[in-house]
Amino acid sequence: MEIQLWREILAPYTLAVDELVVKFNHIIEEYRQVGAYSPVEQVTGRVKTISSILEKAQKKNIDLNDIEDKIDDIAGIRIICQFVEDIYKVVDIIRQRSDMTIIREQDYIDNKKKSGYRSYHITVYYDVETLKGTRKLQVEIQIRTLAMNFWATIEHSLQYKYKQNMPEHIRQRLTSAAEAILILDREMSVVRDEIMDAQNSFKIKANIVADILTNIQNLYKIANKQEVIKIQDEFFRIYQVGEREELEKFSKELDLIAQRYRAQSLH
Ligand code: 0O2
Repeated sequence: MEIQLWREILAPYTLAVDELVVKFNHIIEEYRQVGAYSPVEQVTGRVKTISSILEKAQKKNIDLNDIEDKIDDIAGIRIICQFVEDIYKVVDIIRQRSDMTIIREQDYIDNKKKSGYRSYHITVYYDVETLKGTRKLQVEIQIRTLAMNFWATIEHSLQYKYKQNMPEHIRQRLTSAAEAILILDREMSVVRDEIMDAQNSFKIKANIVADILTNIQNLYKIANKQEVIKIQDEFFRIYQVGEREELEKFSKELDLIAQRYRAQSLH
């Protein structure tokens, strides 16, 4: 097939990947805006390379005219979560969306592959708009933890290096590494609540500090400079102590001061 024809075939898949990466990143943003923990940690996407499509077609005996039907991961999205529990939350989010229709789900977490590979795969139909009209494309979404991703990335590189001839001692190492990853994910799940509390508290504190800094910045425009410098010094003192409650109290007081100045500037 001519390279130009491949470009035409793959262009809508690039659009699908770009759109979906934006949409999943927006989910992270929505959680952040309400100060909540996001089950999605990171999102990446890729369109399969021509050589990888050809390799898969050859391996699975797929006619080149059928690749779009029979290769369901030409467009691939990878969603990385911190904890195994988050994976199932993301699955629920995807199930509820109206802009993608689930064709197939493969739970390689409950049923890990012989290689030790763990991940949750969802294949969806996703519509993109092109100059030639709407195209309904298959997209594979892989959902896995940071730890699963670490293992899969290393194993994938080794598979690529050795093709079908991976030395037995490396295969064994990978199998025991997969076991270690399983244990790591389980241990992390046990301390999940603690970790989430710590992360939430960090985010809340960061939001309070951002509010205080915005208020101080605005006060410089309307208030007495000496007073603002005093407020700023007080903020640095409280910030160094590092107590969240103190920062909250200070932020509320600052809100009142800012309101007072705004009211004065209106008169
Ligand atoms: P790439 O380079 O990631 O695009 P199958 O069910 O095995 O007959 P298929 O279509 O390969 O057929 O489906 P599957 O098993 O759901 O695999 C799809 C993708 O999952 C793979 O794409 C990999 O990305 C990932 N994957 C599946 N098994 C493994 C594994 O054992 N190790 C690693 N590291 N990744 C795996 P591709 O096309 O293999 O490659």
